[in-house]
Amino acid sequence: MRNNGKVVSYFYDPEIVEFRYGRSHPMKPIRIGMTHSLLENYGLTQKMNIFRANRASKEDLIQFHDEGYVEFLEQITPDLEYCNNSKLNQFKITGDSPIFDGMYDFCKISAGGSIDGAMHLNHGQSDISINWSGGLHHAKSNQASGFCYINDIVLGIQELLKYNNRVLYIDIDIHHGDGVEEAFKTTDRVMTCSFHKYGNEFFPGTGNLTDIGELDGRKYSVNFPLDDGMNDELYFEYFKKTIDAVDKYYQPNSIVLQCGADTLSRDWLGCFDLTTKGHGKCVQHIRDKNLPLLILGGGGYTPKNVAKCWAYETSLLIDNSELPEELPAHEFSEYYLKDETLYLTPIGMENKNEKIVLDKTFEQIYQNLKDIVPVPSVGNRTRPQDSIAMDENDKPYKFYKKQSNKNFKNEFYDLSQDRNEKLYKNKYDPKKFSPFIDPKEKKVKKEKKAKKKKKKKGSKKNKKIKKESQK
Ligand code: V1D
Ligand code: CA
Repeated sequence: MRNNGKVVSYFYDPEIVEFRYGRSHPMKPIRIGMTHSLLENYGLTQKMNIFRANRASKEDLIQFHDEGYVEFLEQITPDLEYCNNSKLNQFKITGDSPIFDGMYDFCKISAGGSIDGAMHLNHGQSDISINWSGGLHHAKSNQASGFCYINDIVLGIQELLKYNNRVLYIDIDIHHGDGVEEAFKTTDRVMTCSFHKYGNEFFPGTGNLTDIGELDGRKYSVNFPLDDGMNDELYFEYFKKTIDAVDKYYQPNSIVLQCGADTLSRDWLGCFDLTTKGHGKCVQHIRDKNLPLLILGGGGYTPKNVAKCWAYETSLLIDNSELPEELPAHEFSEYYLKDETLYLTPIGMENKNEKIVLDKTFEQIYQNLKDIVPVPSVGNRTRPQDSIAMDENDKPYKFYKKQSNKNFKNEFYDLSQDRNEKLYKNKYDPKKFSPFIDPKEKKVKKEKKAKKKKKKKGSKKNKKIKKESQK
């Protein structure tokens, strides 16, 4: 589907809404389902190619993560918690990042969407790929951190690097994108650029202006630390200046944008005062760079505002169009107030960011950018294999089967309702839902077919020989 010259691939797995970190945990996967429902009811799903992504395989995950860590994620369940204390501490699966039912499936869905999204860009199947279930920027190669277990962003960037010399990663979550920065801090093939609240021990505590990368990656990490109360006007001014300078000096071939919505006003964990329009303006600015673009989710802890923001941004990404203010009637309507509209207003909190400080920060970033080698070259190399086999039969697939939300009613208001009765009854069936066939299955099928053909050919040949000898 082409809208204003852009083809958009959107990755969504309806099972994502079934996962619960815990009843009092701020991360609510249901916000992805709420976003999806707004997209459907605003008519936006008609304007994109929709995919249920392949779940990432263990093989995919260990392209970045340690095998021992992935194996532990694969086998740990809440009932095994008490006999695995030392491993849980080693892998930091505690507190912020607890074990929950289906955690490994959740990770595979999130990572699969980002890898498939990157592959669509690599193969020219889309101009923009969207995975609102991704953007889990804190996960390290061998540790969970800040609600993130598997770093789908690093996996997506690694996939992009198979076809792109220089990938630009931009992070507008209120938290520092530490896991992605750390993964690529020694290479010039990825430039990471994070805007975030910094100071007063705000999580994760990294991302100072002076953190610029190391070795070959020195000056290829950009950090823009900010203070409380950031508003639309100032945020966009410095976002634009910084991104335009990065674009000018780095000249990326493709961009990954983490759209954490915890920078919005009234976020449970955030302290900025951005509106959906202000947040969206940054997304629009990146869209206008006209480069292959992977759009990912991230933080965002007031679910209805996250859904509004990401639905609005999906519309901007599709064809730059504004959506009607009035929310359409949809399955989550009751979570919104009666007269609530799509666009947020700022609360007008005190903006602690002084222009003089922001100017100094920008000046320092600009000086560093001016120093970088303009276009890092890549020597001759063999292109690594794609993660998941694709062929020309891989077509967009409309999987729609309306999901009932009755099990998630009042998810974030009713704290007495825990999530342990997970709906695993509707087991995932890739053949039923995915436009992609499992690559291993594909290979086995191909081999079987080839064997059969060979056998047939062999027996035909034998028959011919037999006949000829009988003559
Ligand atoms: F408020 C909570 C209630 C329950 C469980 C956790 C929290 C919570 C709030 N803020 N946890 C945090 C942050 N953790 C700390 C820890 C205290 N320790 C000493 C550290 O301040 C973690 C915030 C994670 C933010 C995640 C993210 O928004 O960046 C994100 N992006 O993509 C996915 C997640
Ligand atoms: Ca950030």
